[in-house]
Amino acid sequence: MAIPALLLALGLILSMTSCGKRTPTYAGPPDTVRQIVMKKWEIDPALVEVPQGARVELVVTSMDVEHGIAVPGLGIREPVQPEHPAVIRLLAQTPGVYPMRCSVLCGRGHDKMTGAIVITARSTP
Ligand SMILES: [Cu+2]
Repeated sequence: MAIPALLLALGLILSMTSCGKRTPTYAGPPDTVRQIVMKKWEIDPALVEVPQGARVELVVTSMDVEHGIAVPGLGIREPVQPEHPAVIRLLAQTPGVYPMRCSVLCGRGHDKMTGAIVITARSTP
């Protein structure tokens, strides 16, 4: 029975790609703007640290070919074209380390294009 297996596989793929997470966003101006540069084969800076509660704007640019920024834990997935930065609004809510990576197969070193967004906990008075 190949069809049930196919449907199962399709459902699995759909649930992985549209995992239902949305980027928590905000209105008004950001508290902090972070520049992220994608190039063969790195994300610079690889670690982007933001404080919990901050209204963050990520401005992601590409220095060479088309890349994409994906932070699955924060519901972020945007294409990043040369000459066309991705501007992403993020409300930093839950402290943690959220892995980020390139989401466009851009060549040999694609798998090296990794990093993380780190939301640091607000210190309680
Ligand atoms: Cu890539």
